Amino acid sequence: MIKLHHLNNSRSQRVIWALEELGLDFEIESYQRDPTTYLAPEKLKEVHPLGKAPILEDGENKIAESAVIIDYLVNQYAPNLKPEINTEEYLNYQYWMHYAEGSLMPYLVMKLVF
Ligand SMILES: N[C@@H](CCC(=O)N[C@@H](CS)C(=O)NCC(=O)O)C(=O)O
Repeated sequence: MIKLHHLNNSRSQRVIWALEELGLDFEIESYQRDPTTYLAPEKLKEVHPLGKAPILEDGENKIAESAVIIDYLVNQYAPNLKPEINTEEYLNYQYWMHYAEGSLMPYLVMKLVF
């Protein structure tokens, strides 16, 4: 079973979006930001030394960095969605992958209650 370590009001929302779109079964382990510092709780460092969300666990694999997680999910569960490298489609794929992580992200982050 895939497990997503999710922090409230964070870019791990994007990973939930991807997991839902791919129709994968997953569970969420939810963490809350410190209301004063807005930092992740220390216990997230026990999952991965980066101590930031999202972190995805899938079997033996423990993956940090949201773009790496999305790429992993596509490679593992929907390789047909990934265009051939060095094609115009691949450039578009990369563009939308990083647009969602970068320019679009401030608009995606929303208050969630998990
Ligand atoms: N480049 C990383 C950034 C990870 C990151 O900074 N996550 C933020 C949430 S959007 C976080 O965990 N902040 C809490 C903290 O820094 O303590 C990614 O895309 O996953």
